[in-house]
Amino acid sequence: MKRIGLILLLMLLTLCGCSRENAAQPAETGAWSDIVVGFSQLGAESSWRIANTESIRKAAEDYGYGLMMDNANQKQDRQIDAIRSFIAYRVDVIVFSPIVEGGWDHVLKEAAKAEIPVILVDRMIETEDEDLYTAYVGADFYLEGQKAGRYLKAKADAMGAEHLNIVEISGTIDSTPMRDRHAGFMDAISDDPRLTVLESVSGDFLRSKGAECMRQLLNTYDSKDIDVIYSHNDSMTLGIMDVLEERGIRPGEDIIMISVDGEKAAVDALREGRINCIVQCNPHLGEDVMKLVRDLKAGLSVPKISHPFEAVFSDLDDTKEVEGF
Ligand code: GYE
Repeated sequence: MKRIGLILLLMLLTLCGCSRENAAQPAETGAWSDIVVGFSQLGAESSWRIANTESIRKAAEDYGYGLMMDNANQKQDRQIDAIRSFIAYRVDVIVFSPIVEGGWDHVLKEAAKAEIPVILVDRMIETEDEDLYTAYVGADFYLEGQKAGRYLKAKADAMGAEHLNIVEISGTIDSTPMRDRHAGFMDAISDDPRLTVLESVSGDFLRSKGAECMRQLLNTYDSKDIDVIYSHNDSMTLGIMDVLEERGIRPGEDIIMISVDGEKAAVDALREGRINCIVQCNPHLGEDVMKLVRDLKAGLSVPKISHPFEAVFSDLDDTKEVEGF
C-alpha cells in the first residue's frame, strides 16, 4: 500500500517541481525499503553545499531510502513550504539545513503534530522548545572560529608581529556558521592586544559577494593597513583573492588569509602559499544522517548533537597530505 502511495507521491512531486531522488532500492542488497526522507537543502551557494547535497543523496541511496529533495535557493519561505509538503506527503523523517536560526517553531510544531521526527543537518535553529527537533548533525562552528583565532595568534608569534589589523568577511547573517565562527574567533583573540578587528562585513558565503566586499573594503582602507583577512568560507576567500590579485596585492604574503571549509581550489591555494590557513568544515554528513534515520525507525534512542571530526590546515604545518573536497 505504501509503495502505491510512493508512486503517486513521485508523480505529485514531479508536478510540483520537487524531485524524488532515488527509487528506494539499495545497490548492494537489492532489498526494498519503505522509508522516505524529505530533505530541504538551503541552496547551492558554495562547493561545500554541493558536496553536502551529494553526500546526502548518496547516503540515502546506499541505505535504500527514498529521498524527496528540494533546494530552497537561499529562501527561508521556500524551506518552510518544502517542510510543509513533506508533512503533507507523510514522509518518515524530515531532514533540513536551516538557512538562518530563527523562525522555524511554527512549521516544526506542525511536523511534531504529524509525529514526523526532524533532523537538523549542518546548521542549528533558535527555538524555545528543543524537543521540536530530534537530532542535529553538523560542525561545531564556535570551535571552528576559535581554531581560526588560535592559528592567528600562533602566526603572529611566528612572525614576531607587533600589531595586526584584521577584516572579517562573514557568512549569511543570522546563520549558525556566521554567528559562531565570529563569536569563537573574537573570544579566541580577545586576550591578545596585538590583534584588532577593523571591520566585519557579510559576503553571504558567495564568491561574487566576497569579491564585492573586498572591492568596497579597498575603497575604505589602504591595502597596507589590512594585515589579515578572516573569511568564513572558501568560496568568498577565492573571490577576495581574485580582487587582491587584480590589484597586484599578494594574498598569503602581503595579507594573511584565513579561510574555512577545505574545498579543492582552496587547498591548492594553501599549498601555493596564497592562503595561510584553512579551518576544515566537513560537508560529508550524509552517512551520519542516514544512520540516525535508520536508528529512529528502529525505535532506538539517538544522540541529540553529533559533530564530525574536523582539522586545521595551515602554513605552520605540513600540508602535503591534505585533501580537499
Ligand atoms: O561553510 C559554507 C556554506 O553551513 C557549514 O555554508 C555551512 C557553510 C559552509 O555555504 O561554505
